[in-house]
Amino acid sequence: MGANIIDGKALAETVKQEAAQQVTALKEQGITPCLAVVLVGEDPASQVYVRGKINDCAQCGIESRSIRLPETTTQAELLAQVKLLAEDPAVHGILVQLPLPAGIDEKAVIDAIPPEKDVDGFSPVNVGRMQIGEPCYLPCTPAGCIRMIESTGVSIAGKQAVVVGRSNIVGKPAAMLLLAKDATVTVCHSKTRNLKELCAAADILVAAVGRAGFVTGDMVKPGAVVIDVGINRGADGKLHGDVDFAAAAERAAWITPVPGGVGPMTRAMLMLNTVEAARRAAVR
Ligand code: NAP
Ligand code: LUD
Repeated sequence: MGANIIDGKALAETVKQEAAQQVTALKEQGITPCLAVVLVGEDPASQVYVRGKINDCAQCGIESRSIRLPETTTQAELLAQVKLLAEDPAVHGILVQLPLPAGIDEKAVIDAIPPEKDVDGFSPVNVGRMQIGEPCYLPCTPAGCIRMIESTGVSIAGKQAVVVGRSNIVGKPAAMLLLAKDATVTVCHSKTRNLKELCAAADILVAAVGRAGFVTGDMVKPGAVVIDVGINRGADGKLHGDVDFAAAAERAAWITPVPGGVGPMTRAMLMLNTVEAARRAAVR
């Protein structure tokens, strides 16, 4: 066990303290940041994450609105709810927890969130702004990954970074942010042929696959920084990352645990985005 652990829970507390300080300053100007979180259906994992977000808001002094809609909600009903929040000047950030029940078009819902309230950073306008390096809301999970890498003191510039996974919410934006930090980035996916070799050459390895233990010890370069985004619930009821933690920790210099890694950081970065949304609303 050579690796240092990147303690996502502890780092998230630091980030939330930062957010709380900014909230205090905004409140002195008469502004109370407010996040609306919409959860459709009863997915147990989503319920846990949303509860965590609401608790984080309270901890930071951010007002929150928790909107729970039944599994049977139609797309039109959800869009109407999002529209209400979009038009409400007291609401600075809107988050619709994904995944949505079958039959609801995620894209249509994301498109209904005004870019200035899109604290998830999922709307096309924010994605585009991120791509060209303009000010925007960075997606919380990838932004949390970057913050975790930076917390190690290992510099990103010039490094070989490999991201496994290319989803719009994790893999792709993580690759984009690493590129913006001057890493040389390779993105792997299900059609990648020499995935093991590519991973084994990575100075920075980000795993966002959704398969427990996908990254084995031999895929970790000695001295690498390993960021495990995966959250997989095993038959044992426990959470497992995408990385074989014990084997990877033998070789890595730094590694994130699951739980207590990227998950809490995702929530903390959301607090920063919400505070930013309130600040920007004030100067508009
Ligand atoms: P996703 O949309 O299912 O994407 C998974 C990606 O992994 C896809 O790009 C897929 O490739 C690739 N992949 C799947 N099997 C592969 C294989 N055998 N070899 C190579 N690549 C493979 O998942 P996601 O939303 O990005 O989430 C990934 C994981 O992160 C999940 O466990 C999720 O629960 C977790 N997550 C955690 C957080 C957090 O805050 N900690 C946030 C979001 C997600 P193709 O594109 O070719 O299909
Ligand atoms: N949808 C997210 N869907 C799923 N883990 C999260 C997440 C906290 N619109 C929207 O919140 O950013 C999002 N925006 N996501 N996710 C995943 C993704 C979304 C995942 C894990 C956690 C948020 C988290 O707190 C804890 C940990 O890893 O230590 C464990 C929590 C547990 O299950 O006990």
